[in-house]
Amino acid sequence: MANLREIADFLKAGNAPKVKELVQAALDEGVEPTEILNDALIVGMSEIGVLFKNNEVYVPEVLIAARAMKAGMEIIKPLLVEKDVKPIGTVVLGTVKGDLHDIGKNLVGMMLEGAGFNVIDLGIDVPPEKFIEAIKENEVECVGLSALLTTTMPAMKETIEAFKAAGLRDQIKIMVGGAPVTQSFANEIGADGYAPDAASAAELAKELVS
Ligand code: B1M
Repeated sequence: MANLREIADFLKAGNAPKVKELVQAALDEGVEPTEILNDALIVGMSEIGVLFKNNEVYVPEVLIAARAMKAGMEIIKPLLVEKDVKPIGTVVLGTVKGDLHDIGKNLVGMMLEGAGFNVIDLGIDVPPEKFIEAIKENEVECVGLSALLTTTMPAMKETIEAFKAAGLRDQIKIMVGGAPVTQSFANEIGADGYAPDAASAAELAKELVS
């Protein structure tokens, strides 16, 4: 009998081979891919996100859990696409121009994927033009900007100004984050939201696109 709770627990423990094996076994038993996604993979990833937020687990555990999530996703993704299950929205994500830090941004991306978003990750040192290109080429609901340096925080403002100049500001929600970023800075630069950590970022993105 497929045990979705067991898949969520192995995901939280970061056991990718076991997640893969159990996801495949559940599919073989006829469990719907959406059920595996919502009731096993997303549950496990959300739970690790809460533990991370409460400092009960740390970055390595989250990265290993995220890898286990990816292993499970690899199996069901083609089936979800076949079934035409729509993601809850698309988020373009990147670390702003001049900034090379990506560990936190990657965690945010994984939590967003775990929450059911399609994530277009533009990587690090992303100039405003690259964000603009991605918004124009895709159906994007939300843009996530990450910065870890006080010296690159102004690039967040410049990026938002560039969206305005390109006439794109009103069609997207913008969330910002990264260690030196605060809610008041987010307000000051005209972002729609600020999240202090990866789990909150996924919650915020859901709110912003709902
Ligand atoms: Co750099 N670095 N670094 N660094 N680095 C910091 C950020 C620093 C605080 C270290 C220090 O001096 N104490 C300092 C910044 C000081 C400041 O500006 N106030 C600093 C500096 C100065 C530098 C260099 C300038 C050093 C130099 O060359 N002299 C240089 C700059 C390079 C550049 O970017 N142009 C530099 C380089 C590097 C490495 C390349 C060596 C490496 C980055 C590797 C990589 O990312 N692949 C590195 C690292 C690892 C760090 C520290 C040690 C760790 C950062 C990290 O990954 N934290 C960092 C010191 C520290 O933070 N203790 C430091 C773990 C990560 C999970 O947390 O990224 O905060 P964080 O992400 C969190 C939240 O912030 C939030 O969610 C994440 C998960 O909860 N979050 C978002 C992040 N993005 C979000 C987006 C959102 C929402 C939430 O919405 C879109």
